[in-house]
Amino acid sequence: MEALYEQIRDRIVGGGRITEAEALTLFEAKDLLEIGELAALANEQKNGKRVYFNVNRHINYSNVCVNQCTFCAFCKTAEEKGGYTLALEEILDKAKEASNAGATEIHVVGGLHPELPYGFYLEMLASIKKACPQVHLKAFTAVEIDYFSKLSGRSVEQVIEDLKGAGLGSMPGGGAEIFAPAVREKICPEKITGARWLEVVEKVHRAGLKTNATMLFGHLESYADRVDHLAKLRALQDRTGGFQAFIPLAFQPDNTRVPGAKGVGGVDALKTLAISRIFLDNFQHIKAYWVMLGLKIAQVALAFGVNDLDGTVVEEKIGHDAGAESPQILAKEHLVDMIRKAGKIPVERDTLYRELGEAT
Ligand code: V47
Repeated sequence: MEALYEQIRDRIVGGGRITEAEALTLFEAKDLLEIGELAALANEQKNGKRVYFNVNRHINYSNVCVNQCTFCAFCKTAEEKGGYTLALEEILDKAKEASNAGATEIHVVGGLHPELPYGFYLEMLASIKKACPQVHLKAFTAVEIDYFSKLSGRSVEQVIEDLKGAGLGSMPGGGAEIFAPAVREKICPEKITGARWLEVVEKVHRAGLKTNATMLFGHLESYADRVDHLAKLRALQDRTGGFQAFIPLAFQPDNTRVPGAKGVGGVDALKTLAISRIFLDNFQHIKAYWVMLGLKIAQVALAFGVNDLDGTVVEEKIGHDAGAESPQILAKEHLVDMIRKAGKIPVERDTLYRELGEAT
């Protein structure tokens, strides 16, 4: 293994990339600290000691969804107790409250609602943009774009243009889950395939919008499935350059229907973040989503190749419905303190990674 670590170190310093086989060997290795050191080196070369965070707010307009993914504790059928759909006024109140509190981004996602018309989504974006013109709208995923296309009879390209016209600024990275078809069949059989997710995201990039990418890990997938997922993202990024950040999402098992899944330990979480940093040489940012990782692992991740902490969030439902023990909101000061105590420089950013200033 020592020889492999040396080779990977040389590759990182020389600007080369590691192979899928090498990434798999790293997943199977037990040397967490060696892997972490390599990831820290890769990150330091790209981002120095700067760690980004943003002031944002999540708005989940509805949890009613025609897909019933077994990993998801958030989704409800139309008939089920606990289903909700926010009125436009409620959505706008949340957006205005966030904007007044200094949010630069509103992150809007929801279930695939069986009844809301296509016009609702355009009106929602346009109304938020009108009420909060300075705020960046990061909304929907490839899964919703595909659904809107079917709902409206318009092409994916037309839907993207409609959403851009209504104020869409970029897209989050959700819905990717794990691309491997055999696992996808078990955890989200009704969802679009991994290939379709990649195809839609490519169209979004070609239309000039940036997106993120995620990977849901710690359920039924193998290490080889994780490497396959990373390799497909790296290949798409080579073609478009449209991804900003990669966000591994640690699976939360409570209230879900994934048989035998136990959730993710600290070692696996850190190793996955670190290998992602090493493998995805064409991604500038690796983001720790503290909601799913917990605050302590998210902070330690800053020594394992991570250079971005999301965010103030404010009202998180998807992870918390599945048993996440993290808080639902973090004050900006708390994020700054976490970053500083990890020996890094906290830098507030906007959604497109323009620096808004080093935190004081
Ligand atoms: O696609 C659902 C995941 C995603 C569970 O791009 C779960 O900036 C863990 O994509 N345990 C939505 N994860 C969240 C998401 C996201 C979050 C923060 C930032 C960004 C970004 C994107 O949440 C879903 C799914 O992969 N998810 N259920 C669960 N039980």
